[in-house]
Amino acid sequence: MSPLAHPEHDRMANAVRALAMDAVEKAKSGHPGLPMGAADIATVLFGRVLKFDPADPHWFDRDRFVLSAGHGSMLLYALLHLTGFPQMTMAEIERFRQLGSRTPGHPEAEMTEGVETTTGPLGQGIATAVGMAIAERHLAATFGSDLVDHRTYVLASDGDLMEGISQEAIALAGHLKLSKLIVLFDDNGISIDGPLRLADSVDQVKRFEACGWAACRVDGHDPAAILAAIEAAQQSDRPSLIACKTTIAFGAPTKAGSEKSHGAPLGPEEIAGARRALGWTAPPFVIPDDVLAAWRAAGARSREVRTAWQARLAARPAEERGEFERRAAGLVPAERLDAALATIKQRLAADPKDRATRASSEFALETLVPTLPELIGGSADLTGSNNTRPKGMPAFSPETPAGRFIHYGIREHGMAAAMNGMALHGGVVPYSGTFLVFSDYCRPSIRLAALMGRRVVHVMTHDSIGLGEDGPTHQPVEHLAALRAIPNLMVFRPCDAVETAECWALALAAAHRPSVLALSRQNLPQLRDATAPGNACADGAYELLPAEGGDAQVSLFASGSEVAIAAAARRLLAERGIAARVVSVPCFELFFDAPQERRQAVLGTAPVRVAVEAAIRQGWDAIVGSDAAFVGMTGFGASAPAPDLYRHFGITPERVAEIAAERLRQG
Ligand SMILES: Cc1ncc(C[n+]2csc(CCOP(=O)(O)OP(=O)(O)O)c2C)c(N)n1
Repeated sequence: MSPLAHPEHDRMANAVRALAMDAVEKAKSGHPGLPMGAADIATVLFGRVLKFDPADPHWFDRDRFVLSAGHGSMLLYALLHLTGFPQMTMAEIERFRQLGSRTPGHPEAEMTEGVETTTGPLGQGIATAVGMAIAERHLAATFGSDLVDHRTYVLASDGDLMEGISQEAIALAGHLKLSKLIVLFDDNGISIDGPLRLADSVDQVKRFEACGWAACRVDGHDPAAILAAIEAAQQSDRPSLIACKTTIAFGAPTKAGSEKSHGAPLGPEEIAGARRALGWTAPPFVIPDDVLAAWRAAGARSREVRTAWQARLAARPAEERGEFERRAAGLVPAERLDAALATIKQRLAADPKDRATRASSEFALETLVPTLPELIGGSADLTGSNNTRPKGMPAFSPETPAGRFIHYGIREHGMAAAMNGMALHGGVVPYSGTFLVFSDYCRPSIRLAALMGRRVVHVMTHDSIGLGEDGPTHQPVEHLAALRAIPNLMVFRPCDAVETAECWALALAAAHRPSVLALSRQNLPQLRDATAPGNACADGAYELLPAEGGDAQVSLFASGSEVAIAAAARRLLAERGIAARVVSVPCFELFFDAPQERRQAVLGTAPVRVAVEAAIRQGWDAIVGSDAAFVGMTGFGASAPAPDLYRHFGITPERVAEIAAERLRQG
């Protein structure tokens, strides 16, 4: 590869700059500084290096490009337009940041072909890219490098590298020796408040080196130097950082190098000055033919590589090819899931006993992991507590990339973002574990998974005061409510081993939704008959135990570990001659999605409703109504054995029965 002669490079890069400043100007909002400053880096990458084909944006073996600094979205949109992605017309560029356009303020993966992940919250992109690189490495080891052999490139800004999540990501990538991960750092020394020295004095090259990366510095406006650095990075046995010294808003006469260009339109005068300085004479939204031709040629560079790849795939034996294509498409066949669920239930029927739902989850995984080779498990250093590693599941490491269990270390946020990257990459379905209370440490990434509609499964154990002696720092109280507040996220809280298996099946079947499985540390009785077919959890809630001896006077609603408490309360009420039914509510979101008649039937007509959950009430009113009674938590937990805590906080069958009876008396 030889560097382009500068004049052609400059005109190509200036096309990016012009589109960025003109689109931001027209939208009257946006971020021109980064696209103008990073245009040279992007032109080398997209013009000379990146393996992609706009004619097939989803080609599996394409290089992935992550614009971690999502505020610089116009950089990406300009590149997609110039290289010829069919969706990214000039009309879309002109509709930057407008309702319904493919050019939203920050790149959104589900919105725009060529956008590999949604970015905007700084640090997420680089951490997501680590997951993409893990998926690539694993799939290359699984299917062979003639089918899977691509790199992951990231453009990261000062803000990305200041965010804490970047440290988790960098350390993990260095440890795993993800040599096909290359981060181009837009080292412009400017953030919103002004020069970086106001808030930061990290030597990023030293920092990355300390994490096991290859790292170097280049002039980010010298295309030959950028290309040489990328080529060197491609040869490295470690992930690489290329710190590219750039000037924000390169070309703008008074705002270049200043925070004034970061996040506001430059204004007509400044734009006119930039056009003069850059020698760009074309009017807004017009790309001269020669420049467009050069860009389109760049976009077509990898076409033959892609057709050769397709031929290699076609030459594979039918079964291998079918499996590769199934996994690449993210198809988890319903028959396979149904069969796995039936197997798990048979095993449970043969071995019914009290189990913590975290152990029930492991029990389910013992069948699911061999059945679904795309499952990649993990834990943030709580493997033995989360029960996410069934026996015999080999670890993923630089030496054993075909391994399927990732030791993420104590890096919950990095883990959750990496899981997003794996799901976005495709070919794998990630699940992993931590304590439910630390969902807070994962939350920004879980939110993005929900926004992007990606199947990631978070096993979150130790889901209430039931964890006992570790005390209130470890006892989630508001976390279920907080997670249920995230749109499109399914929060499962199964009550026993059968429900746990059913919830796993539902989580894996949902190709476009992330899930959290909130699981108990403490043992729970098996309440369900394991021989019953179907999936009772599919509607999110169902009548587990009917009223006996007449119409129900009381409906008891509960989730997870409190379902057994509700069941015991039902017996106590029966002793008092009060007919009560128990409704298990393993998943609010699926219940809200269920048809109206089914929801009505589940809610029933009993005059008294009581909900029981060892957490705050928030959210329950939408199911049981604000007039219902609630038995749960109103503040933080405490450090003590779990049975003592349940008694202390009054979450007992006796209290539930008493409250229900009292309500009934009051009429
Ligand atoms: C997690 C997060 N915090 C804050 C912001 C708001 N924000 C957007 S860009 C930015 C910093 C800009 O500095 P830099 O990353 O160097 O980008 P540049 O100025 O070079 O465009 C901030 C604080 C954000 N997008 N994400």
